[in-house]
Amino acid sequence: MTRTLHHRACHLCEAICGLSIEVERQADGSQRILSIKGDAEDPFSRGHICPKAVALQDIQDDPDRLRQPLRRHGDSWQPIAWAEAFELVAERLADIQRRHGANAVAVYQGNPSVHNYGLMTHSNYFLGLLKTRNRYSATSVDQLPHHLISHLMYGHGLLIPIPDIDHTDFMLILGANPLVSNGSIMTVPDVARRLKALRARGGRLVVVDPRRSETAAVADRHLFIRPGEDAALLLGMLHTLFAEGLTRPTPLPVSGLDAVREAIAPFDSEAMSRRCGVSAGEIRQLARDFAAAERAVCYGRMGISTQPFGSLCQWLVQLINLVTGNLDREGGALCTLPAVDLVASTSGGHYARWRSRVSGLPEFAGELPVAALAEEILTPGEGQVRALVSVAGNPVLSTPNGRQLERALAGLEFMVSIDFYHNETTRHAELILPPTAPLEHDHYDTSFNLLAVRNVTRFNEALLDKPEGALHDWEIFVALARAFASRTGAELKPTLPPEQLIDLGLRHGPYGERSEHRLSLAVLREHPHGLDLGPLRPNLAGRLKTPDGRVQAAPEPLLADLQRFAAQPAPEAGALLLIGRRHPRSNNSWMHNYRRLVKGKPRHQLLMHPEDLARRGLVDGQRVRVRSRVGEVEVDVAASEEMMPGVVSLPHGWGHDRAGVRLAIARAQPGVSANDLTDERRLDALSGNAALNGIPVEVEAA
Ligand SMILES: Nc1nc2c(c(=O)[nH]1)N[C@H]1C(S)=C(S)[C@@H](COP(=O)(O)OP(=O)(O)OC[C@H]3O[C@@H](n4cnc5c(=O)[nH]c(N)nc54)[C@H](O)[C@@H]3O)O[C@H]1N2
Ligand SMILES: Nc1nc2c(c(=O)[nH]1)N[C@H]1C(S)=C(S)[C@@H](COP(=O)(O)OP(=O)(O)OC[C@H]3O[C@@H](n4cnc5c(=O)[nH]c(N)nc54)[C@H](O)[C@@H]3O)O[C@H]1N2
Ligand code: SF4
Ligand SMILES: [Mo]
Repeated sequence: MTRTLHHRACHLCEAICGLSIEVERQADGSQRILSIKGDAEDPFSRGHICPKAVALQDIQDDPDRLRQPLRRHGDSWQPIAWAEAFELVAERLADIQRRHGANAVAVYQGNPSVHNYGLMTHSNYFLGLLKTRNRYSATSVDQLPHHLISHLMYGHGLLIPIPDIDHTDFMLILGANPLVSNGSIMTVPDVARRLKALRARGGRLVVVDPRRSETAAVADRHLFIRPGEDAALLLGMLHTLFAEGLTRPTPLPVSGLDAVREAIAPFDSEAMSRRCGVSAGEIRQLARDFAAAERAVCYGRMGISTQPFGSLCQWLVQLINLVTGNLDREGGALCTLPAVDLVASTSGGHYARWRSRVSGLPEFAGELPVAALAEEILTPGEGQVRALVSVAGNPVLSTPNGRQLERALAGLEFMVSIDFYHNETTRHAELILPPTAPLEHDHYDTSFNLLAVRNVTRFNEALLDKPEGALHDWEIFVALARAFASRTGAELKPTLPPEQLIDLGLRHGPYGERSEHRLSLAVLREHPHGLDLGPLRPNLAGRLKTPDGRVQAAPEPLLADLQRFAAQPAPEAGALLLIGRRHPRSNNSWMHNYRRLVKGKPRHQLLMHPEDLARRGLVDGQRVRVRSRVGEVEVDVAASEEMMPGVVSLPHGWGHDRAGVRLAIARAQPGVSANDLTDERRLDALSGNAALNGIPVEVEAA
């Protein structure tokens, strides 16, 4: 028996915390995890850990996790050999494309696609061969507006300024709850400590959220806002900054500022107050406080991205930072300079080069909004989707009107899922191809080093043996590509394993062979706790990828969207609006099968303000029926003073008791899917991102 201590990052969420994991090897060669702790020597996360990391052991041991490919015959599932499975996928997809055209095969890539580097480097090796325009991903139920705005303003969808949380004096957060989410589009392990430090140095934190969230609860100031109306608050602030002469010059090259000033002239704080419910005085004061701070940053996430004006909101966030001189400035918003630099090595993306067949929604960077997936399957005609490849995703629980998508999936000619769970989505597949578990493969974070609040880098070795006969995600994609290419005659370029691609990226990156750091894979391997490459520094001017090399302050599509915003009727008084929430022991829809994470106080309830309960004659703890345009659910209601009156909250990712789901523990948990209520027609029209927040609902006794 030998015991070894390993260091690697957790890649379950965006915080990429360093872990120290003790593993014991038995005489028979098998391995057992003895403990999982925070890695105090990780220069970035400094020992921080959350309960999900400990559950890595539960993922490893979960009897419901699939370890070999399965094929469905009616309702029964049988093991199938890998080679046979690959041939079957290639045959069915090639046949469907031959009969119905390339677009008849759709692809959906879920959130872990950016948390597992083998999927980053190799999924397109196969999926690209399909040459389909029906590409979808979790991006369009999440951060699509960030990419679109960065593309339009800075010339690259990944050139996203990150809040310099460690050096700011004033942080304005809208629609994000980093104390629970551990940060998003702001990789920030140990955010609680960093927010404490902000306050300790005399800085201020203001949170705008229709719920007094965990983050709002520790802020200096919390403002309730009517869901979906953040653009009004931001416009009112921007208007005040201009009207009161509170803007500051920026050394950045900028085009279009005059057009911005002119375009926002009608949106004064009084008018905007009527839309968002925040008083005009508050809006003006917020603008003044923001401008008065030496260094300030405005940051908004899920709550303001997944609403009908998500892109407008993200544009206004950029503008507030820009006109106050806080864009590309220490203590403001800064772009990273990661060791593997995807901004330098990839093209900036494209927008609206084609549109979805049924609703005419725009593509972005080759993907269509996932809200359109079900209708593309259900609507007959030329170009109808007949087959789906789903990768690391659970769209039945995570995309709007999940029940409709469920019906659509049941009618497909063929579906294959690359996933290690038999869940609400994958159960509709004919084949499930399960990759290795997180600790069985190595990992390098190309996504979240790019979004981190410091420049950091680390290579994460696999710490458990790859089981005999198992395949990594990237190996599954290489095998699928080979099977498909040999059947269709498609050309297949040679490829390298992910670690070799990362080695090349490191060597040619900003800290590579031509720099003093001389980073390579070999160097990172000598530093298992990771390396700190320093704080973020102003670099945007040199990284802009716009055609004229200037920041585009007034992109045409946004100016046009302002008109859409102005024409939108004021929100109806009295309607209940549904928003979402997350819990520290959850991870979207897929980590509910571990006792350690689901135990404890129930957290599935609909939260509602006591006044709203009383008005409906309801009481705390009662069973209620919640109804939206698309569906209804029955759930327990809990009285909560955290909620803004008129707003109710339900977490997403639950509702595992659907027929056929093979998740023994998750199935037994109470809770429903919020996306049985969200509406696939409520979108940010500009990007096509789903408006998952602010859904009008009715609530009555069940
Ligand atoms: N109403 C509402 N809906 C939401 C949200 C919300 O706030 N409110 N949030 C949205 C957001 S931000 C997101 S990102 C999406 C997430 O939406 P999805 O990505 O569709 O769903 P997940 O729950 O992340 O499911 C991940 C799937 O990947 C599998 N998996 C995990 N690791 C791996 C791996 O390494 N390889 C492979 N091949 N499979 C793996 C899991 O078994 C699971 O089936 O949900 C969105 N939906
Ligand atoms: N524990 C845990 N951590 C996670 C995840 C998880 O499922 N569980 N998921 C991960 C993923 S994929 C992502 S993308 C990130 C998301 O990270 P965050 O965006 O930080 O997390 P959310 O909890 O979605 O926070 C959204 C906040 O917006 C508020 N909100 C809703 N509607 C509105 C609105 O109209 N206006 C305003 N101003 N606020 C509104 C909600 O009340 C909520 O507090 O979290 C990641 N981390
Ligand atoms: S916050 Fe938790 S889930 Fe996220 S990386 Fe850190 S330990 Fe993993
Ligand atoms: Mo997400």
